[in-house]
Amino acid sequence: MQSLAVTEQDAPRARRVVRDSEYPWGNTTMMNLYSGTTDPFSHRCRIVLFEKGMDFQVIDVDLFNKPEDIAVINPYNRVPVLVDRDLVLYESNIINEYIDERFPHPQLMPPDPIMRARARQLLHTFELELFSHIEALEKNPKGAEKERAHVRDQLTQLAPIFTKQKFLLGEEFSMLDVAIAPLLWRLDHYGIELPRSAAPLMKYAERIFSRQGFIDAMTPSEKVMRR
Ligand SMILES: N[C@@H](CCC(=O)N[C@@H](CS)C(=O)NCC(=O)O)C(=O)O
Repeated sequence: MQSLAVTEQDAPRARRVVRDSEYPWGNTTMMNLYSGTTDPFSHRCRIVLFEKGMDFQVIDVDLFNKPEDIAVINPYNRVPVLVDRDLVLYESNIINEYIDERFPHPQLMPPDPIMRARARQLLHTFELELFSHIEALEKNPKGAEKERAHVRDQLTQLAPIFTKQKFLLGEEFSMLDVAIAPLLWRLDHYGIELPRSAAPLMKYAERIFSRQGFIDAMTPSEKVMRR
C-alpha cells in the first residue's frame, strides 16, 4: 500500500501536509480533503477551502500512483474526497456545497432559492457540456479532437456574458466561477485554443486567476500548466 504522506515544498501556509503519524486519516479535528495534485475536480474543492480561509488539511494524492485507501473511502475510487469527522463525501460540487454551508462566509452559492436552483442547474450543465470531456482530454491529450472542439465551442458561447458582468452570476465571485476555473486554467494544457471572439472570457479568467484563494489553492504541478 502506498503512503499518503507528501513533501510539497511550496505548500501555502494554511495548507497542511499529512505526516506518516497521522496516516491514513489525517487530522481528525478538521476537514481533510483527499485531492489529486493535477485533478481539475480536486482543484475546485481546494479553491473553495482557500476562499473560505478556515482551518483544513489537503492530503495530496498522486493519481499516477494512487493509494489503495481511496477505494476504501470512495466506492468509485476517485478524488476528491472530503472527510469531516464522521462525514465522508465525494463529488466536487457536493463537497463544495457542504463546505459553503458549514462556513457561510464568503457565501458562494446564492442565498435566494430561485437563484440557487438556477446555479445548480448551470453546475449540472457544466458537467454535461464541459467536464464530461475532461477524462478524454486527460487520457489522450494529443487526440480527443472532438472533445476539444466541443469544449472550445461551448466556452466561446459563454464569452458575451463577460462584456456585461464580472463573473458568471453577476458582480460577485460564486460557486459557478469556482466550478469552471480549473478548466480555464488548463486550456493550454489541453491544447484548447479559443477564437478572438472569446477575449472577454479570457479577461474574466484572468480576474479569477489573480484571486489570492485561487493562487493559494494551486499545487506546484498545476502552477506550471499555464505559461
Ligand atoms: N464527478 C467527479 C469526478 C472526479 C474524477 O473524475 N476524478 C478523477 C480524476 S480527474 C479520478 O480520481 N480518477 C481516478 C483515477 O485516475 O484513478 C467529481 O466532480 O468529483
